[in-house]
Amino acid sequence: MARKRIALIGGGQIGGVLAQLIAQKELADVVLFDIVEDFPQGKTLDIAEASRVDGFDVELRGTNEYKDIAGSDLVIVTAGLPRKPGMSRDDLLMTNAKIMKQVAEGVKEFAPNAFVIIISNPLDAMVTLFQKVSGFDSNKVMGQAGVLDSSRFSTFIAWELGVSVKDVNAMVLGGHGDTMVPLIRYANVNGMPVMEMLERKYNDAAKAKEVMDAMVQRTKMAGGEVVKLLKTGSAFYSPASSAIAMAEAILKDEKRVLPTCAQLNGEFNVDGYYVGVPTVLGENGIEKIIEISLNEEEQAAFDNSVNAVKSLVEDMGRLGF
Ligand code: A3D
Repeated sequence: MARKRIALIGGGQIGGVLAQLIAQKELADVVLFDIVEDFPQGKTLDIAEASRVDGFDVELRGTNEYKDIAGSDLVIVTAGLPRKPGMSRDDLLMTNAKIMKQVAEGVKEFAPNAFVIIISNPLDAMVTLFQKVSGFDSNKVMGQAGVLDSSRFSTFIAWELGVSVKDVNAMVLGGHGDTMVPLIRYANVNGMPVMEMLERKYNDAAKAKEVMDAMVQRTKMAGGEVVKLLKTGSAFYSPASSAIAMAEAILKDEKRVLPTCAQLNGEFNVDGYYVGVPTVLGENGIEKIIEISLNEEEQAAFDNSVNAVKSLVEDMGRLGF
């Protein structure tokens, strides 16, 4: 069977880790594209030179030309500026929209059959723009945010309860911004509700709620927490790992249930917008959007997040994109 090929558009911090993870997992051959001359060639050469030590047989190629992404099964886009301390993701709108438009045109021309996972921020708007410019089917164009936001939430829960993170299932829905919606009611440890475990731990419902609220708040601000510490850019290891989980689900037809920034066409009462929701990812990309029931409070938080996405997309329209 021919090896799969993944094109990475953007060879910066996340792009580099993506290339290394793909190689180490022997998931696919890699084409790393960046506009900076020699830079993607240098990164892929560096990673390839670890192939004997890590023991992987994949081709890694750096390029500054879109034609080299031809034949890619999947494209992961990180092109664009990351945040600096004090910036919100939305501050990146104008600059990254210009870049995303070019990227969509390049991918449309040279890899028209690829699945596409966008990581560039502001995420929900960038996925919307890519899909609009490329005209690709919406099951093939998606954004990575929910896998990371959910992993962050799960990590905080595992630390708080002193249990393995492997046993924690917690999901974050909505837009990838401060309005994101960590779902408390559905969070569980091997099926046991996290809230119940917190109440037992503290023997005090009010204290349990306070602890959960703090974890929810930290999850919403987790990207900014890393930006503040790094000072020179934003998180890159965890976003790369998260996109790889999605890429593997698609290329290996795993039917994984992952929160994905997906285009909604009536689901969750949203029409025509990209927002984070539970999906099934497999060989056809987004194979299913899973509609779960939300209580009044969850629905209000979700609607608030959808409204934030809508207003960002409208801003983008006013800027001419
Ligand atoms: P960075 O290390 O700056 O890499 C971005 C790369 O894009 C650089 O190498 C640039 O040269 C390249 N680039 C710029 N313009 C173009 C273009 N027109 N075509 C192709 N490449 C171009 O950033 P990073 O890797 O840390 O982050 C990349 C993006 O991901 C940023 O927009 C971040 O805000 C975003 N991000 C998203 C998440 C999510 O979970 C959604 C998390 C962390 C970062």
